[in-house]
Amino acid sequence: MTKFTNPGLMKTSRRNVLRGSMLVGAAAMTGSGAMAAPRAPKLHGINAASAKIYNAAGKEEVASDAKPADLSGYTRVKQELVAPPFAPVHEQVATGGPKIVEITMETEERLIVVDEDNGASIWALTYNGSVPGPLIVVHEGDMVELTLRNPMSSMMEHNIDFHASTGALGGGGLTHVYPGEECVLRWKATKPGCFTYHCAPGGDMIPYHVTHGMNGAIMVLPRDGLKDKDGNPLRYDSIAYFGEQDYYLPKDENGAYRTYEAAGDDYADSLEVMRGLIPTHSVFNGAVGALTGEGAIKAKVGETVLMVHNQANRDSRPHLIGGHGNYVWESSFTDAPLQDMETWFVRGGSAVAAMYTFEQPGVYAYVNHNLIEGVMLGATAHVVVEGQWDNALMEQVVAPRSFET
Ligand SMILES: [Cu+2]
Repeated sequence: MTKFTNPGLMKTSRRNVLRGSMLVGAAAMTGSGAMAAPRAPKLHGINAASAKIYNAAGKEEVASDAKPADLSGYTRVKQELVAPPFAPVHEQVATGGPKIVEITMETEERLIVVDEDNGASIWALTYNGSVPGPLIVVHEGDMVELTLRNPMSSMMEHNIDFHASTGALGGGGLTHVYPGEECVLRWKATKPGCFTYHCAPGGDMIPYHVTHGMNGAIMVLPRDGLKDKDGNPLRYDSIAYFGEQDYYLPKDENGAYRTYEAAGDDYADSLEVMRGLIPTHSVFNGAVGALTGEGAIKAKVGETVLMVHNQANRDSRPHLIGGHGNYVWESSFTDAPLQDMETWFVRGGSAVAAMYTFEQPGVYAYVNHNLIEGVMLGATAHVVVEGQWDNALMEQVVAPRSFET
């Protein structure tokens, strides 16, 4: 695939402009000079109308005469992001005043084996190398200060749209980074809840990047922590972060999954499958079985786990087989949680949190309870729980045996 470079911000032309060599810069831009002409991203030709939306917001913002933000009263902290299904170190109840939470994410385009059994693979587009991108945790009133880096080795431009943020298309308009570029975006977390973030470069590249893994979640906790409907505090012992990813992998004429040399090479084929709206895979944490076996989530009887589920593109209906959602925040943390749910709902383009305290040992399957997706497309994770069995809750009174008719 043609490498996407920023046509307006080429390093050569920028340097030349800074030196005052405007003509050389202009030549580079038009391709009439000795330097190779930067190529405009193809996406603009594919869907010109929607391709412009993210750029338009950015220009508007830059042209404004807005006052600088008052950052007095904030203290700065760094949050070290970790790979899913884990959560970064954080406080459930905020101590001290509001913070500017500094995080860094680097885009990485990498080949991922989606299903070892049949060789399905994808050149995934990722934040920090994982599908989903890392979970970010802050408190309401905090500022998120993201440094977004796109290394020179990338083929494509990337950006980020935070559903939890306000303005500039969720920051998408202010964060376009081409290979070799970085940017810093600061935004205030004003809405408590779990929210999706995702890449949205423009046009068909938006669903293309999202369905290639470029999405994740941020949890904005109330400053005084989670509460039940009566205002009593609710606390968790651990977080299990599930990113459900729908993939649309092209097949050849024999039905075998196609393989590609580099990120972006599958673009035309992928779009064709995407238009059918039926995913070939729907998986947790990037691949079939990523959270089963060795990758299963571990817990103990009596442990309270907060399950954070992100689906940036498609509706999902998670169910914990053998357990429940004791408290489920389908909308935001402003609303009282739903209680004692069997199956809950994740609207495509959102993230939800469900809290459960394990009462029995054993293997629990956390599935998309569209069971075709859960079983046949891959959306199954396991939680392996240690502890003492409670016969008062369940007992096998008679094991399976034959009987006389
Ligand atoms: Cu991207």
